[in-house]
Amino acid sequence: MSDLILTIGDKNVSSWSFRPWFLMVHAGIPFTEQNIKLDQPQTREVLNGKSPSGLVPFLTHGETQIWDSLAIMEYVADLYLDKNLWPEDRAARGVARSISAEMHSGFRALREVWPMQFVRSGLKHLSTGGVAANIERIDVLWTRCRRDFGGGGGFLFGDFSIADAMYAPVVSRFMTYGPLDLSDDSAAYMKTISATSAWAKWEEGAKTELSSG
Ligand SMILES: N[C@@H](CCC(=O)N[C@@H](CS)C(=O)NCC(=O)O)C(=O)O
Repeated sequence: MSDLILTIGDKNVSSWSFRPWFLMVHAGIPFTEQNIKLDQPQTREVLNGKSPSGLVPFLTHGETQIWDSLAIMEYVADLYLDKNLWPEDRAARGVARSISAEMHSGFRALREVWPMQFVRSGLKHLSTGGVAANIERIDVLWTRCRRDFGGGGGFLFGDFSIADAMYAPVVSRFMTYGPLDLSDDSAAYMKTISATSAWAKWEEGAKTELSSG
């Protein structure tokens, strides 16, 4: 059993949980998964009793608890330096951190109007209220990263990095509420992310959770 425990919410809807889970599964970092069912009468009490922030995801490593998806991924990157979870090149790493921070603190309209519904597709949704501008910005970011830094592989910075985990829930939203008119680079990037075995594993887990009520 691994000494890392990642506690997450429902796979169909918990976009913040998806980020570190996707990172750790894709990078082959062993951990024990714990699940807390959201939106239940007892959820608030359970979260307040277990999570430092009262939210998921959080990571438990011995006596240490780390919360917030980006901080968890930074902690894991520190633990597993050999996995190069940020790009090795300094400029690429700086840009990867920039777009990750932009995702973490921004794109509010997209998050609110197009909530993650991992197993759903073909949902029609409004693209007013800032959503269209968010989509346009993400398309520009993905396209630029792929063109400027993506030469060595199919991910934003070539090799897989934390930036990809940050944007994996966006790929899911775009698949659920799309199709969208994105650049060829962005469309290919979405295919790369959604073709990973980690993606398929999360999807299978989401379906199982939904069917078991
Ligand atoms: N900034 C936090 C946000 C975490 C967050 O909002 N988590 C949601 C689930 S996706 C949550 O725990 N909600 C509590 C609830 O539904 O009661 C992070 O990056 O981890």
